[in-house]
Amino acid sequence: METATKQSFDVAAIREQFPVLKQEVNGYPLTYIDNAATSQKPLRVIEAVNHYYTFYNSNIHRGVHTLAEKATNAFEATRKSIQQFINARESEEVIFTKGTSESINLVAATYGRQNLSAGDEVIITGLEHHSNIVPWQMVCEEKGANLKVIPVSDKGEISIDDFKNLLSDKTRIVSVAYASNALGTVNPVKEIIKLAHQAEAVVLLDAAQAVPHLEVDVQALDCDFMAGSFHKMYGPTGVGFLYGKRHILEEMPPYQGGGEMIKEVTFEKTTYNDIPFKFEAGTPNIADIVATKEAIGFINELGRAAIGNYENDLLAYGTQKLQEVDKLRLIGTADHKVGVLSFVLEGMHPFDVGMMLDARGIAVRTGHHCTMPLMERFGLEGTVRASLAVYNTKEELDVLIEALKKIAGRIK
Ligand code: C6P
Repeated sequence: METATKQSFDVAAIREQFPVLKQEVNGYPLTYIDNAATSQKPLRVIEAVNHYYTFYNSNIHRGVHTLAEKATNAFEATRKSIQQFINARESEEVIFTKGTSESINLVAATYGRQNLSAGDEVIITGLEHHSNIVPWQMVCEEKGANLKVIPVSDKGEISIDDFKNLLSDKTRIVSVAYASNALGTVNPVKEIIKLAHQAEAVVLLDAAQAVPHLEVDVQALDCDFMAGSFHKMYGPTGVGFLYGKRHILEEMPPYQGGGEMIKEVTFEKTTYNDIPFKFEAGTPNIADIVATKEAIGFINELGRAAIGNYENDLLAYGTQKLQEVDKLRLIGTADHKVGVLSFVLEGMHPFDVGMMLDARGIAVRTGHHCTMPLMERFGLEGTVRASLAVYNTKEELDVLIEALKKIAGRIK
């Protein structure tokens, strides 16, 4: 029986807010379960973009005219809402970026370059998205530092003991996924942060797959950096955030040079602006950052605890029902997961499964999910991944499972 919390919102009413869900694809009602790639957007987000361009499009932090002030206020209001959403101490600790990838690249290129020397070590996990591997490889190569990787178990988990074995006085940076995009595993980040701090290393959390689903509190976690993408949390594409502790951000050199990030420029010398502007060179994606406030409002109104409960319930249902499908092997069976169901059908390429599901109006992601080393760990080229959001239903999972049963039935 479902608890009151699990039913504390009306999914049909939620779905009503997402125009894209109302269509048919290939003659079937759309079953959109590719939310780890990007979530759909509620009407209030779409309308906020429209409203911005229709009524007050202006550049920010520059003009004295009325529209410029309105745009600046709306932009900064989103910063405030992100600060509250992740419970940062101050809104200046929130930097707007293009998304998780840019946020991690920013830290690698600034903090990493400034603090890594030959022989130093950066620790990541074997679960990481390429965005949390490649920037560290680049800076390690440049500085002669070494990248260490916490191994992944058959269940798709990492162990604290393995982490302790890698941690040493050479460790400068620990950069780990809060939740894995390919398997859904939620990592024991609180413990990782505590241990890393004892070794005097800083910790970056790639929270791309955590912020849409979990209650995230940067002060309680005590992470030094956190990266996220708004398009995975019902907001627009191409915008995201980097959280950093004030004292660390202040010590870091700027990322890119240009307008907005300066206090004063002469041909001899430039003095840099205060945080967060020091890291926000050039005109940002104002419209989409303004509209992100509506995405945060959408999540807050539902409540993250209620969203988490609902999605956990869906995950448990899907995990159990997938077992009914012949030849299906679930990849990633961690004890603590967000709503990701990654699997393979023995004898069929994930891409072919994805194409057949699409013919039935079902949108999933297939392939390596930008986690090639993780796929290699499991000896796979890729998986089929169904990833859940708050508007998904058990009926949609039934549609997936019925379609998979038919596909599996065709495998010789
Ligand atoms: N994962 C997926 O289908 P960007 O592209 O910068 O918004 O996010 C990159 C990124 C970083 N870390 C994790 C854990 C992620 O899941 C992603 C994006 C998508 O799984 C697209 S590859």
